[in-house]
Amino acid sequence: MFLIGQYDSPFVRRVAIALRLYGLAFEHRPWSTFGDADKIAPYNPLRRVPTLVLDDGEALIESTIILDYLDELVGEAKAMLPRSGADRRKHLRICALACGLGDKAVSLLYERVLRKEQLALWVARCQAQIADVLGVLETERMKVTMSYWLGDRIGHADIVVACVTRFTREAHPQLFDAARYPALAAHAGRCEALGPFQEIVQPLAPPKG
Ligand SMILES: N[C@@H](CCC(=O)N[C@@H](CS)C(=O)NCC(=O)O)C(=O)O
Repeated sequence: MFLIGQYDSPFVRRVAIALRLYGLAFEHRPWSTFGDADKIAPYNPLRRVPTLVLDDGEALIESTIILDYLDELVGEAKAMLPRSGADRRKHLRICALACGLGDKAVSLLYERVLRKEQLALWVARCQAQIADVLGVLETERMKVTMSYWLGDRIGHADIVVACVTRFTREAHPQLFDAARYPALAAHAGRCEALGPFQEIVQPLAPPKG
């Protein structure tokens, strides 16, 4: 199977890190969503990444759906998500908040890079959403006394929170003050020190504008 997308995307990165942690072999096609849109389109008409193309040609889209497939592939015992019940819902909520934060951070970046004149209403909305989600994730992370949300083993929530934190800090440094979000900063630091995070990384090119 091959994974399409560059590792400066927090969504591509969360999938690649999960593949590595699961010990699943994959090839990487670091195609750019804009520069290589024509290459991506046959696999994903949305021209978005991550897209995971399986050996039989089936193309999976959306990081959460791709991870759902990988969890099924490795089986319940290895899956980095509680199987059912309140724990599963709690873990998925953290994932959804982090993914939403990633969406907003990406939107805000596109607004800055793609538009000649940024729309103030949209910028203010994205900034407020980013700040509020960071605040909620900080509070949630402070409640976790163990190394990870699942205790001593890493889960999808840990991975996506770390990937999105890194992206937000790189894309919008003014929106992430580590002193304001110490639990998140410590969490991200702990994850980034792990082998797969160090191997699967692509710093975001310096923002324009
Ligand atoms: N909800 C999607 C978000 C993926 C996403 O936003 N990918 C960005 C790159 S970071 C992308 O493909 N952007 C191009 C576009 O949306 O047209 C997921 O979880 O996979």
